[in-house]
Amino acid sequence: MRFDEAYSGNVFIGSHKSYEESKVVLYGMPMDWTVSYRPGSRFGPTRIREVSIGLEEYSPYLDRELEDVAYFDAGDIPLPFGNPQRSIDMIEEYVDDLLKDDKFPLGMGGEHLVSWPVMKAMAKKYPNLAIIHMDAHTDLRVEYEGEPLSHSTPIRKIAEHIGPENVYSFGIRSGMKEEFQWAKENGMHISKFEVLEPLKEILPKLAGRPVYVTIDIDVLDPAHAPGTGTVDAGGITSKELLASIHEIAHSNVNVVGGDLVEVAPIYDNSEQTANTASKLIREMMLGWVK
Ligand SMILES: [Mn+2]
Repeated sequence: MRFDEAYSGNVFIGSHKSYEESKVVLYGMPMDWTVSYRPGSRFGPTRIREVSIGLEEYSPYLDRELEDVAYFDAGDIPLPFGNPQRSIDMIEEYVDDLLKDDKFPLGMGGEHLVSWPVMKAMAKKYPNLAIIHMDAHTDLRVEYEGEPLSHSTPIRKIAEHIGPENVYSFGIRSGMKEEFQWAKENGMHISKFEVLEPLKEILPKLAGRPVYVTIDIDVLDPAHAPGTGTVDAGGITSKELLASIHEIAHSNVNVVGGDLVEVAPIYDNSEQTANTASKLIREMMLGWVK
């Protein structure tokens, strides 16, 4: 896989450095072939980049600017439409290559299933990996309508892969009774409804450990992020999500990668979801990469 090919689309604001000089590689995974409800997240990465032009490069929260982080927007992985297995294999190989080059992978979805091959690749490089997962949904299903490759299954897959005790979910307010039961019986942490306060309790327990953070934009209330496939009322505010990203930034965990998924621009009438997502990406990058 080559990362230095000329990419002709828009890039995220402030991406001026080459692949070689960069620590962070921002990349898109434009896949929405397995969603259970409304499709459209394949267009998320492109729109997040386009609206990022409206951002400041400086973060008053972190007193850092994008120029302080060596990063490269590599564009989107050219995933094959309608073929989840091949898409997953391509994503895993792509992230394997990034990690071989000692990069910090920062991914943009796409549906949440794209996080499964990323987390799998991360676990190969970091055997002691823990996952922080923010979402409205448990994503702990074994299958959906008989299909194990579904955007409702990635957290179950990584939990079975690295051990449920290494996976921490926050903001969860939707899922089957069986999913919550499975988590409870298998020692997996789920914080229902809230993110910031429970995160403050968990982070000290993860001190020093490599952590991958996967954020589904639908952890936000639909009032803050209507532009997503599976909206669910009762979510957190964008202010709380930003504070949670900063809480992780100021903790002693070793963040080794992250992603933001499920932004679907066609439901995003005033574009607040894409605009919010681009700010979240900026703060993830400025906060988590030292
Ligand atoms: Mn979700």
